[in-house]
Amino acid sequence: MTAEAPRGADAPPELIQLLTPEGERVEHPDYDIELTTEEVRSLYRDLVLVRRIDLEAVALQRQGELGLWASLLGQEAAQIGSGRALTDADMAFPTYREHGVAWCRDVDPVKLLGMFRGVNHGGWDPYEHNFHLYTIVIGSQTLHGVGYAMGVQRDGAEAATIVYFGDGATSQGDVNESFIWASVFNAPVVFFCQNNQWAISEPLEKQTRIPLYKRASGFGFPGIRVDGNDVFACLAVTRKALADARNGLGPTLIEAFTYRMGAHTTSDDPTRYRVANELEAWKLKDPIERVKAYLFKNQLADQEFFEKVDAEADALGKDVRRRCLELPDPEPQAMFDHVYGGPHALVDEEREQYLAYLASFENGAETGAGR
Ligand SMILES: Cc1ncc(C[n+]2csc(CCOP(=O)(O)OP(=O)(O)O)c2C)c(N)n1
Ligand SMILES: [Mg+2]
Repeated sequence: MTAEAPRGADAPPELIQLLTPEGERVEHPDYDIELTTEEVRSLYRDLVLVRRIDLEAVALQRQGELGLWASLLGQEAAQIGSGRALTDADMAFPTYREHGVAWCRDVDPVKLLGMFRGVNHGGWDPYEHNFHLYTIVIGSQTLHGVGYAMGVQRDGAEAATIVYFGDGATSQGDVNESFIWASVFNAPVVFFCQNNQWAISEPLEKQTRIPLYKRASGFGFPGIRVDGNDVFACLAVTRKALADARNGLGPTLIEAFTYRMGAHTTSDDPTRYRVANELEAWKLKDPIERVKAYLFKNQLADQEFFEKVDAEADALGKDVRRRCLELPDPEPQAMFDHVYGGPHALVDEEREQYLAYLASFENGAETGAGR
């Protein structure tokens, strides 16, 4: 810390880590976890498969098949670790980047792609997967999640809710209000903040003068910082926070310290605002490489296993691509369907105008009705 550092910001924040970037296991008195070889292999497979889905989606967007895509590159461990900590009864509220959590909730990746292709409005039933629809309005899902958790609490059910959001979202009023409600009502909710260091082009320094996890204490609940590129640590820390929520101990803020290795979305060019060596430094902390190194070093998996996972990833990529391209285009007027819960005069008028405009092309004369 420099002499200009804000008061109180000089203590180095503790980062829960169970697996180093080199693939060495680290013990932790509070957050240790016993994983079988099968479980570690399975986590590795999840990480590789979701990265492959993401890569395919970026390629599809570049080829004009998706309108947009928000890549999860670099955040696989944060999402798989926390996602695999959930039980079936738990409920998750994602942002627009939680493709890894969607994978853990058994949401077909093609349904995610359908939304970014503009052919569905989310495409999955939130109750079927206990995975809410993607939320683009930054931070608003934290209020939805806390409200849901308070409902679960009033039902007397033993389930936890997890809400995902980013470092930039912590500056939103909604997020801070949701912290207050969760705290005051002791809601069974886990706030899972993926601090990927950037909010589009805004660096973390523009959001906070103290480590984000420390904000929780001001609201009256525990905050913890975990190595977001360590899938073991993310799993262990989230499991504990979810158990606390289910056991009536109230909310926890988890700050998963990670890095957005790709662009904010496919519409963004990060070379305009960040230096290349920052990315190079984070590549050394890659969430997949460290699990691979751990499996390899400890002879828990051989070359054949890694090749099999890669082949499965390639097959999955191809399958996702094929089914994405086969998604039927909706009828143009379908965009007016769910604007309101019931009929609405203005929407009806706009639909009529639009249909007349489309019909004008068939008649060979432009009526101008759509202008
Ligand atoms: C209320 C609101 N304001 C602004 C935006 C535009 N916007 C989209 S993503 C984003 C940055 C979010 O950053 P962060 O919370 O760190 O999440 P990340 O994208 O890094 O995962 C902004 C400002 C929005 N979608 N909603
Ligand atoms: Mg961010």
